[in-house]
Amino acid sequence: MTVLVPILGDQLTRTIASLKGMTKDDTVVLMMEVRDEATYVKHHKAKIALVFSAMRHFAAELEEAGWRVDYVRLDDPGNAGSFTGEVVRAVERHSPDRVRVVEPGEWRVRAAMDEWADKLPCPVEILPDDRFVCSIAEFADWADGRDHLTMEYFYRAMRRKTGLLMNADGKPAGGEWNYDKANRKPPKGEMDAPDRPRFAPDAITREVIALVEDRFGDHFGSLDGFDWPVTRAEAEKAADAFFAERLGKFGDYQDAMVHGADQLWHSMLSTSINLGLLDPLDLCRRAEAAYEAGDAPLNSVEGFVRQFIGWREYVRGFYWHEMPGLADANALDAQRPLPAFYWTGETEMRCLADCIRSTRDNAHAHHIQRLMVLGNFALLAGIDPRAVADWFLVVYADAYEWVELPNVAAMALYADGGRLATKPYAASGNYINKMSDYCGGCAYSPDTKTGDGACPFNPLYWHFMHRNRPALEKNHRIGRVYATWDRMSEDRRQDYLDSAEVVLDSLEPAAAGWAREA
Ligand code: FAD
Ligand code: DLZ
Ligand code: SF4
Repeated sequence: MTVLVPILGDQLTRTIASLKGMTKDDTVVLMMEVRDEATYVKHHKAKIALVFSAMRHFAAELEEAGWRVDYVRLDDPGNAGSFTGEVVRAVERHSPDRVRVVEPGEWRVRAAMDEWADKLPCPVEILPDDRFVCSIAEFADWADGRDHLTMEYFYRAMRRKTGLLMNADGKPAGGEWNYDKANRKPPKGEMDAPDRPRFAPDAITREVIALVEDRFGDHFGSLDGFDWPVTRAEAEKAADAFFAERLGKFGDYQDAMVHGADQLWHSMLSTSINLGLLDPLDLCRRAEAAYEAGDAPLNSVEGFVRQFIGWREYVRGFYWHEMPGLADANALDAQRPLPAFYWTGETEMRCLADCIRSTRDNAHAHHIQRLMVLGNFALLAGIDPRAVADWFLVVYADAYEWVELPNVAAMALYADGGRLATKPYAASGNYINKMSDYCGGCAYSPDTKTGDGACPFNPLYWHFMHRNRPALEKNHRIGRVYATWDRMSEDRRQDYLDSAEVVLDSLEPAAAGWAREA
């Protein structure tokens, strides 16, 4: 009896469901570096290096633990270049009695996997990914029949299910479910967060970096200074440092932005979590223990737990519930091409330039940079959601479509018409000025509303509200915005619209070929 167990690049978990109950004698683990996965969008070079290096380290650990691993390298002769092609070849090599695999994270891979049974001479067993608290089926049960899939109610259900931060009487710790309002301290003074541990590339990573430079040298981003954790041991060190040094202020400064400070009090753990090197529920329990021991305040711990059993679980369920339509959703009919500066970083808008620099150098930007700078600009300027989603999928080392697409299309761009967010996350320069130190050194002023020197977010905000009035006006959460607009003089309104048109006309579209092979 032989069972072939393919393990995908973001399934690097020793307790992955496909290995549970298997014996080492009967199992062949298959791991495959394939061109299709590196090029279906032209991922940031650091993301490809991260995935390949983590895969190679994980395979070595499995072998050390006695598992038989058939590892296909990108440059191996005969590499078919796709998951399906490589599984077909592996079945020819090993003649297994069955193939046993965990469901993938992405829709397009699931569609391919669903065809394996027809293409292979043996049965294929596709198992649920039990690394999530909420299964795809459970989310569908929760969501079906609801008009709005409000994250807060899902989150409360997950708090009850896991017991995280719950008192014995069934009430939330501290009396409130959500301390979001205590997660918005502006960055004033004391912004000297201790740097995270950095992991110098070992021989395996160096070999992978050379491979990526050679094969994917035209992809976006830099590999200089690559220092992401690539093993579980390294990821745990990174987590230990976060809990010891940064969890305490994580809550206060969750929404703060500081020029040149790419980490602040964020955990920087998403790359490791999404690869499967760290268990998010375990991280939540560690945060809870820190609160119970009096080592971290509730606004930090609840904020941290909310990101996982709230947002992360929620967007994953939302993705599977709303696909495949979500990939083409465009409720606001946004058609403008992506501006070139998203790739080049060449813009005088200091906030955008800094977020794009961090993205290019680290394959990372923190949440509020992604949402309120990069996403907000695309929303206000009416950029085509497909182009924006491609960009986000390319540029971040933690990007997989199941987590990227709901965040981009639904949260940042309102392309789902408000299934996820109760109102668009649209903001003028005021918000960015309040939550960052960007504006001080900018060529534009957040206090100038229109004309020369005006922060482009200001007129674009009103242009967005004005042109989308038919879609947004009925939303009671933004009624006041239209009341303010209507109180302005006709000339003032026209000034805003004219200034916005000047900004929009100045946006040079990106050349083709950055995100997908031309
Ligand atoms: P922290 O701030 O330390 O947060 C802790 C953890 O919470 C993260 O590691 C992550 O696992 C989880 N988390 C936080 N917010 C979210 C969220 N909105 N959705 C899902 N998980 C969340 N996250 C990705 O993992 N991959 C993506 O491709 C991705 N794309 C995004 C695109 C946009 C437009 C936005 C607004 C957010 C996106 N996020 C994505 C969520 C979030 O920005 C990143 O998870 C976070 O910046 C990762 O850095 P960190 O580990 O330091 O996070
Ligand atoms: C992101 C990625 C890349 C770049 N390369 C590979 C690969 O060669 N082999 C592999 O198994 N996985 C890779 N991945 C991760 C996959 O894209 C991911 O497993 C699927 O998208 C499902 O989420
Ligand atoms: Fe960004 Fe406007 Fe501030 Fe410049 S003034 S940094 S463009 S928000």
